[in-house]
Amino acid sequence: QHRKILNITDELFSRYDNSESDKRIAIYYRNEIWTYRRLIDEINRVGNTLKDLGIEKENRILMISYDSPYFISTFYGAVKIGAIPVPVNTYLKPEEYLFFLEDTEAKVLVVEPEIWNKLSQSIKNKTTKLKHVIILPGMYNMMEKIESTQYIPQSSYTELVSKASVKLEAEKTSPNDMAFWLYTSGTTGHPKAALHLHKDILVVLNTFVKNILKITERDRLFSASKLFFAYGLGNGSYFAFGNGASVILMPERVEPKRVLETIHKYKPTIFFGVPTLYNAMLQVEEWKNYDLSSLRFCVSAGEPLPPAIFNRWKERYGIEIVDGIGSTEALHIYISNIPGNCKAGSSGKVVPGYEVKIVDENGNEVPPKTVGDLYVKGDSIAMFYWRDYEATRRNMVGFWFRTGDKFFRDEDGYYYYVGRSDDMIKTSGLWVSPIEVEAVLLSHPAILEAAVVGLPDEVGLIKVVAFVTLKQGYSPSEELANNIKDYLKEKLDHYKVPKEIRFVNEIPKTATGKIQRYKFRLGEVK
Ligand code: 3SK
Repeated sequence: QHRKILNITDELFSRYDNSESDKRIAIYYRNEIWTYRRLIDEINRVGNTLKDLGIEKENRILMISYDSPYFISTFYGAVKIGAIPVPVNTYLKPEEYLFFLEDTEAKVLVVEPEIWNKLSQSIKNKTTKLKHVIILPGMYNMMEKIESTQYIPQSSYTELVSKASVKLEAEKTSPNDMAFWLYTSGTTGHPKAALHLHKDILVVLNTFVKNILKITERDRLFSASKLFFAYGLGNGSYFAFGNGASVILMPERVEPKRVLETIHKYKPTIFFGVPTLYNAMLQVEEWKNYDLSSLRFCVSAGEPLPPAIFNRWKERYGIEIVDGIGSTEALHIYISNIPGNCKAGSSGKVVPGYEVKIVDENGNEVPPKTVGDLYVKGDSIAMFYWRDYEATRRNMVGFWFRTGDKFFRDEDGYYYYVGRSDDMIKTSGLWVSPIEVEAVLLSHPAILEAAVVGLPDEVGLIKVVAFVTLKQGYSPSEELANNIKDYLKEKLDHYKVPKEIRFVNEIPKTATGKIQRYKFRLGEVK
């Protein structure tokens, strides 16, 4: 019996490795245009460079990289030789990177120069398995001064990679060989690496991308969510490369005006964001200066999209935001709306190729309109969490993945998110979904962002409390708090109306835009 061979880089790139590859555009990056030819050559050079450094199959490569062609070449160069790229959040503190170095036992670190300058001292006396550090060209093409370290060999990406050959045969990996890891921070902090296989990308291409997005080679994709996040990795790389399309990469921090400028300048056909970003983009006063007419539609995930944001966006731009829900463990989206047929407030229907079920506390499926725990089944679900036996046993139940999200579905098969299982509030014996209350808060004219949690009152009973930030031109006052409460009373059942409205400067979120409600429960934000 022959062993099946699949290296996902062959699936993505070999069909474009031909005489046309000089003309087909893969990446728009600042003022550079990268053709498929240039990208494939760069991927091969990185693969050869890693091999020359002694990297073998399944060795981990920790990547701390902004969105750039070098992220793409490092990621797919490593995958091509059977090594395991592990991209992580670029906005962390040095100590947090130490955790990733220890947990992955990475042999090579590929890092942005400015991040390395902060990290190199912290690593100095620590035991890691690092053999080499590769410093990326950086946002300003090596304008940063690099601190040199004696204790570990370090090289510039540009010098090292430019010497390598552009000829590289892909490692003959199996569909079920590990391809890459992605850390999931969840909403409660502790990061766990979900192990993804070569076939997982192919599954997402054949399900969500083929059935919902229907990407063609004429598409140009722009994701504000970064490549280190499962959502951004698909949106900003393999969705396009699997279809001969192109991506726009923005290395800078996500700011609403910068995002509008990028859409105006590069004219994407599909834009990917998260609800808080759409909300912030809607607050930009000079929005009329930006032309968004190149967009076929927009996509949202990470948190449910409040109907108020969907409606305001549609009114302003005449285009839909296609809301869906996915997870790092499932690699991408498994419940989604359909472009042209979106239902505001719903996460949509099950993406063909996946199965979902909603169960009660005894594991029995619940009827429509009943809230329960959402499980999903599909071939892109991660094999397990690295070194987290208990979380693996708890969440990966046979072929099913326990998402940790509470959902209900209606009779027409539309799914509705009500909150993370650990964010649900029980007050006076009744369950309250923070998502439902937040959606109403967001429709109030003064409120910019909102987070709703359950906190104990003076006798220890749980009460609903809303934390809100205000739009420009509004300031906190008792009168405004009362006005907000009156507004909520008209729209919600009485037990769902927050007993208290607290004004804060910021709503804490994960790097991927999910509200960290636990920080309010722990009193970290008051
Ligand atoms: O959170 C989500 O909805 C999501 C979507 C796609 C890929 C990854 C994630 C976490």
